Amino acid sequence: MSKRLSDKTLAALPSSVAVPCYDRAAVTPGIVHLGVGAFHRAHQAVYVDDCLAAGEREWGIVGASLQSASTHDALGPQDGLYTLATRGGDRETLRVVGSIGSVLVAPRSPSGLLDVLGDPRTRIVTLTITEKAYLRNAAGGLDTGHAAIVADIDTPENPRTAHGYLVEALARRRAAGIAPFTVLSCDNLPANGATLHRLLGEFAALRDPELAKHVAEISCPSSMVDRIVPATTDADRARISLELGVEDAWPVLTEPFSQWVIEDDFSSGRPGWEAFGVEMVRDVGPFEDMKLRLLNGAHSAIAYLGLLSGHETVAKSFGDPAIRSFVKGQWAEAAPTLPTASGLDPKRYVEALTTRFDNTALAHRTAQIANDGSQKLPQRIVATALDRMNAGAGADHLMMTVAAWMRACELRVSGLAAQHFTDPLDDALVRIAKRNLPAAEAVGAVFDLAGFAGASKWRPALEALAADNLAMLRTDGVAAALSQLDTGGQSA
Ligand code: CS2
Repeated sequence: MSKRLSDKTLAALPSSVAVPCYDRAAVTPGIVHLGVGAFHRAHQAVYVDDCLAAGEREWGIVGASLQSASTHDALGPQDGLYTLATRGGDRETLRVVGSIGSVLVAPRSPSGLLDVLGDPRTRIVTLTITEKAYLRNAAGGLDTGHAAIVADIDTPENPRTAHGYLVEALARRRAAGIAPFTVLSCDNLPANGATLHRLLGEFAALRDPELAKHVAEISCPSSMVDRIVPATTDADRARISLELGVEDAWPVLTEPFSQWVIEDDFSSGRPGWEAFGVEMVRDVGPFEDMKLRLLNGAHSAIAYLGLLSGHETVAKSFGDPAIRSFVKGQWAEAAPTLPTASGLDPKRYVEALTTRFDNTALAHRTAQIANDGSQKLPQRIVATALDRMNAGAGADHLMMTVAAWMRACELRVSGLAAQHFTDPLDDALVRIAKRNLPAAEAVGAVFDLAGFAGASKWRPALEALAADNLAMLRTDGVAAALSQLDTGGQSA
């Protein structure tokens, strides 16, 4: 297929495919998004597309990749257009999204991205850069010794981290008398806005105390984002291109469900997102906790136990009765740790999750979710376990998920293919795995490395639970290990 999806070919698409019904040329850029991957394109860019279709003009998106050029190379020849395929049951609906006007590759032209960030029309900067790119130390502050942070302090005009770009752009805007943009984190971290604000403040303080004061005053609302977005496969590309009649080099796939909850604190305006289902709230905390602990925590359990059992997708892993029953047990441990005053309903939430995880139309790979466990488990699993211990309750299931992560890391060295998943701490994780330590020592070494449970008094107890579970996984395998867990909590 030689023709590409583009502004020129839009009119020729079949009528079953929804297309932007607004004049894209009249849209001006108002949002810069750092980390323009599949998640952003299946979530935030769609809400913005809705606003543009409703007549807003000032909120076009400039996407930026901080590392790879792949999104730019796919979307550049397509005028930023791509297809969103929503799959549920036996239905797939296609929609071409038009909100991304251009895509920049930061390492190719740091000054190009700094120029766009400094443009007075840029009033919001959003981020999906993944947990590891926040560059936090074990105490949650900025990892000031990280080579990229050191380099960005040394040469502010040539940044490589999100911190470097944002702070340099804020400094330039301040010098030019341009109001700061609002910074909106859309990553799966608790209090993601406050966390990023703190990190940016610490970064700015390394440069100049006055700049740090300025950064302290910008708006950094927290938000909770939710939509399941499996990585696109070549088969998806081929199927969707055939349906379109023109080639789309990088369509994105997702589920019917979508949720975005945002703290309404935007210093320089924002799109009217609430008209399209976005919940604008004062405090996003309870929504974030519920999502991280119930959805993402279960996802990690399904991913590691699934990988260990040879299940390639979430639907297959969750369809395994032993794993399904385990996940229910983990939910029963996590649900009581959630705030009760918020009006949210964990019971209904897990019912909806059950349907979402059972969606066989999405081949959401367990290996995809397994990436970066050291960065994900603290807020998905360990924080929940610490709350359980403080309440005098058990955390056996939660520590089984930690043990399953460790076992999957160990098996990458021998059994599982090394490329199954990766982690920023891989060098050290592989070294530990190669030492073939007894379970208790291996758990101690990994807790030290990843900073799990920090200086908490509960750390020895959690390590003991994880070590028992790891020993069972090592000797008996998943099915036997799960069958030995106390399932009493499931009815809780
Ligand atoms: C997943 C998330 O890969 C992962 O770690 O748990 O990306 C998950 O699919 C999203 O947070 C759903 O909103």
